[in-house]
Amino acid sequence: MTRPTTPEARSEPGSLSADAAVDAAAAPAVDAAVDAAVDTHCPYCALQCGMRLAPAPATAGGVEVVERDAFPVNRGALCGKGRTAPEVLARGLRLTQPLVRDPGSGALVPTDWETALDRVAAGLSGVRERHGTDAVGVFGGGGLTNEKAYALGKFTRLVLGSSQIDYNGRFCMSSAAAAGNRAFGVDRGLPFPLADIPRTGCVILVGSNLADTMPPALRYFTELRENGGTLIVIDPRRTRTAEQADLHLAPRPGTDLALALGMLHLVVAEGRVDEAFVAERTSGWEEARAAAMAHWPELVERVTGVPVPRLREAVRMFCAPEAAMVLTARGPEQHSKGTDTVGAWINLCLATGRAGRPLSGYGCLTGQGNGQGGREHGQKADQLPGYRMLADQAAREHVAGVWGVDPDTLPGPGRSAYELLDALGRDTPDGVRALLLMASNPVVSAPRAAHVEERMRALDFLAVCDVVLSESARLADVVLPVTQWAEETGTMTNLEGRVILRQRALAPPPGCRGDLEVLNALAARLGWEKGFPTDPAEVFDELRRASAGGKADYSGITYRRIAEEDGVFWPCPERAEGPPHPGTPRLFLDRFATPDGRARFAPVLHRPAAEEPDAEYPLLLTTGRVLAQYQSGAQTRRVARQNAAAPGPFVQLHPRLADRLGVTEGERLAVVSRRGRAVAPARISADIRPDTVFMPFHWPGEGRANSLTNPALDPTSRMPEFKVCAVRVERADEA
Ligand SMILES: Nc1nc2c(c(=O)[nH]1)N[C@H]1C(S)=C(S)[C@@H](COP(=O)(O)OP(=O)(O)OC[C@H]3O[C@@H](n4cnc5c(=O)[nH]c(N)nc54)[C@H](O)[C@@H]3O)O[C@H]1N2
Ligand SMILES: Nc1nc2c(c(=O)[nH]1)N[C@H]1C(S)=C(S)[C@@H](COP(=O)(O)OP(=O)(O)OC[C@H]3O[C@@H](n4cnc5c(=O)[nH]c(N)nc54)[C@H](O)[C@@H]3O)O[C@H]1N2
Ligand code: SF4
Ligand SMILES: [Mo]
Repeated sequence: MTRPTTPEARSEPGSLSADAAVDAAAAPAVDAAVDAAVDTHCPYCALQCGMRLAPAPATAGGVEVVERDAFPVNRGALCGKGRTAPEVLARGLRLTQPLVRDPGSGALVPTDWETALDRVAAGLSGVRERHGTDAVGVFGGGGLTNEKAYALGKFTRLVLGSSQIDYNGRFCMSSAAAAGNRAFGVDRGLPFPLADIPRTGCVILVGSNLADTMPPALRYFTELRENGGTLIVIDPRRTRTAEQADLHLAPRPGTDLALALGMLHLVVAEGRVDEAFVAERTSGWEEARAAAMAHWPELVERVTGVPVPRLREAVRMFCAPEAAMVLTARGPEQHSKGTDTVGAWINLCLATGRAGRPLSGYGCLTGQGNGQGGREHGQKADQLPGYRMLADQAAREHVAGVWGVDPDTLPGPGRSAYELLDALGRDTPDGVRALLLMASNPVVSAPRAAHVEERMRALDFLAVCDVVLSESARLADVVLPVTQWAEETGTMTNLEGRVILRQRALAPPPGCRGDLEVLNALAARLGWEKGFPTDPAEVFDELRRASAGGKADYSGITYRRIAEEDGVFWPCPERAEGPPHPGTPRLFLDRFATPDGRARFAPVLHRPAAEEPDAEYPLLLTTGRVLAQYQSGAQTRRVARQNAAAPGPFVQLHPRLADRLGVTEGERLAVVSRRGRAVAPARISADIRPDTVFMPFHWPGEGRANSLTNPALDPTSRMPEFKVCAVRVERADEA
């Protein structure tokens, strides 16, 4: 097969008959809507807002969103993305026929499922025969249900026999996960329900813009303040979230580690350490204390730009009440020192006794719909289901027992997401020559994206399962059109560790198949007739057994219980007799999940970002999100209302910087880093530090923020440095 590798032949919309295929399938609305309203959940972020879908045959999506007041997480509230989600169900927007690359024209053309699946099976097994099992890779996503994530990991290790699997969650909360595991012995986003937030005394929100990224959750923080509690927001930008705060600290991007250490220094200096808690429930304090003492407030001010009096004020606010929390999101985590940075925030909680007690603790706001469950059941490079580790012999034996295979046949841990993408198409013994991509769009969302795109083009074979023709799907040899959230049943685990059930509300278009059906059909073609059921309930049952006894134990959770109880919090082991285990909304109240039950301090020191500004690249770039668009935009850019609200990329910069550059509002700017260049209009705003520019990452093409970002990796979590790199900014038309 000829595989054109030029951008023109492979990715230009005009050159693809795929678009025609999509259009041809555009026609009458969904055929088989169910006739009653169904309780389900939003397809997007980790809040997993409850919603009710009612049949609406006159709409393009076939269903409409109605409120579901009773679900406790969002209490009826939804953001615009959730409300408009049914539009992505409409034909015309989405794929409804498999596509294969035509050897003659190089275009993607419609085909039937049997041909497409045969091609994928042949593509994957051909590479395996030529180059070995580890030459075949799999890249998954945190938007996949637990059942799918589980099946994908099993498929990779058993059917492909490959160690080369990882997923986009590595780009998301992996630093917080690593730090949580190190300190507490387990990693669950929040160790308490969101409902605890209004009842604590103070919350420090580090690098979360949840007013835009989880709008219904803002209510918990408003209630906190109404109840007399205080909110501190730490963000280099004055965001809509920061506007709600009693205190907003705006450090230089990449300096949260110094900031947290400076606060701990003051805690010690001011005699605010909870010595009894430290003695009874922690280990490693002396080293952590010594490390913090090296971070004088004046030094911290120089590094972070946060004045010492503000630092003192933050310490006072955090220490004054009985209980307090620190919550981090991507701001401090997406750095080459993200794990240590989160470790420093956890140290602050431990030293002040604000962990392992009611209404206190450290938590991470996970991001994707199943960002939490997606990292528990085996699509991460080093993991087996139930948050077991692939390198642990007992874990291998347990899971191999459930799968009915010899543990020695299971491969070892593979590479992390960026390292896997960087190895694609490499003509070396450890190169990955074929890839199955399920539920991610790295062409837009990966760091150093132009390079990643080039690596994807260099593959011998690329298969993509997606609901739309994403920028990454456009590079594929075979595109498999899959069914979506409202068309299938499955569980997701939200940021609280609450396992929820998404229920099927309508039938998919006839041309689409579920991801589980795809894995089943591929497994059968590759010699595994059994072991890959297509019924999600059957997969969940197996997942329960595989997770039993693991850290993330789901064995006591059933679809029925989830529906009856508004979700069930893991761990929830199955009990042989007596009343069922109630689930675990709150972790660590008696002991931490470490072998000795004590939380471990991390002896961390501040270090600079992988790339600091210099004469050639004098500014800092940070990246993130806007309210109306979701992630790589593959879904929300197709929804008219979301697009109208956020039609394209921009460069946010301070008026002083704009003056210095001679730039006016809306003028096209070129942002240049050592990796590449991106062009977008200027958005001048006093809500950002003058030494920093911000770009959202939702768009491909010339405004792609990830053309600029630095793939420098955290040594523990392997998280890339999305949140800081050195750039210069110039007027695009001059450049
Ligand atoms: N609208 C919308 N909502 C989403 C998503 C989306 O794409 N769009 N995605 C979902 C997903 S997967 C995720 S992970 C979450 C992410 O949710 P958030 O973490 O809230 O989102 P971001 O915008 O990436 O980053 C948050 C803030 O970090 C700040 N920041 C940048 N650099 C630094 C730094 O060095 N230190 C500190 N303290 N702050 C810094 C940015 O200015 C930004 O305001 O959102 C989820 N919800
Ligand atoms: N510069 C910069 N880059 C970033 C970040 C940042 O802050 N700054 N944040 C990072 C973070 S936190 C994240 S989470 C990543 C996310 O980035 P991506 O991994 O690209 O996430 P999505 O855009 O959600 O891609 C999901 C794809 O899967 C498809 N899809 C949805 N549901 C299903 C399904 O059930 N099955 C299948 N097969 N496909 C499905 C969607 O249509 C879409 O094409 O981006 C990262 N990239
Ligand atoms: S906040 Fe998240 S889960 Fe809730 S409606 Fe918006 S995107 Fe969906
Ligand atoms: Mo994320």
